[in-house]
Formats: sequence, structure tokens, C-alpha cells
Amino acid sequence: MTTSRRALLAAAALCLPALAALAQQPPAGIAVEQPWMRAAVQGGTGGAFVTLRSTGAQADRLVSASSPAARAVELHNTVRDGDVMRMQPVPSIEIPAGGSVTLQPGGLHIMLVGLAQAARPGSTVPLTLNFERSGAVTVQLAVQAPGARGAAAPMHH
Ligand SMILES: [Cu+2]
Repeated sequence: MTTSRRALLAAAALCLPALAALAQQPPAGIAVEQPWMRAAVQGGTGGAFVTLRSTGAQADRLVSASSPAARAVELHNTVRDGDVMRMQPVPSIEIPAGGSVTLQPGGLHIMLVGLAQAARPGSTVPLTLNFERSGAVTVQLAVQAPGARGAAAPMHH
């Protein structure tokens, strides 16, 4: 065996642990289910709701969201302050590996602030969700009536 070939093999052996570590990193993945939002007036603010389901073997985190239909999009939680329910910005929303998180009225939600147009029931509004590991996922929010409590699709239990 020549010296150069031996050096090459040594280098390849050094690379193996790094490759093995990469292979051991299980992939992340998020399915976004039942995206909907409440109707809102032009210039107004609308709450958006989705179920985030982990399809990978690693936890992930929703870190931000954006929409061409809104001036800003924020991640919020709803907290009880005495007799009053208040909304509070949260930096991120964690999705456990193999688990799911449902954003819903009265809990975690996404807030579209400063709508360019009124969000009318029956229409859709695009929303892009940015995940720490899984990257960007764009969904169409189905606009429901202002007081809607859930997605319009009937749920069978
Ligand atoms: Cu809010």
C-alpha cells in the first residue's frame, strides 16, 4: 500500500464518526392540520388556529409566522388575569416528537395583525409557518364566522 493511499484511508476513517452522527439525527417533520381563522375587518386583527402534528422523531418548534395578507403575524397565548382573559405574545410553540399541539380559541393561537383586506367567511388567507427544524410550511386558512370555535369540517368522535 502506498503512503498516499494509507493517508487517504486514515482520512476516511476520521470522517466515519461524523457520518454516523449525521445518520443518527432523526428527521423532524410537521403536518399542519385544519388551518382556519376567524373573520375580521380590513385593517383589523384575526386569530388563526391550526393543529401542529409531529411526523418526525425529533421535537420541533414554531418560531414565527407571516402572511402577505397581514402587516404582522404574532404567536400568542391566552392567560387568565383575575376575571379577564388576556393575550400574551410567546416566543415559540414547542411540538413534542410524535405529539401534537392544537391552537384554539382561549389558548395558543396565531394573530394576524393589520389585515390588508377584510377576511370574509368562505374565503381563504395564506399563512406561512416557520419551524426551527422543519423549515417553512405554507397553508391556506379557511375563514369562519367571527365567533367560530373550531374548523367548519364536522368532527366525528
Ligand atoms: Cu392574540
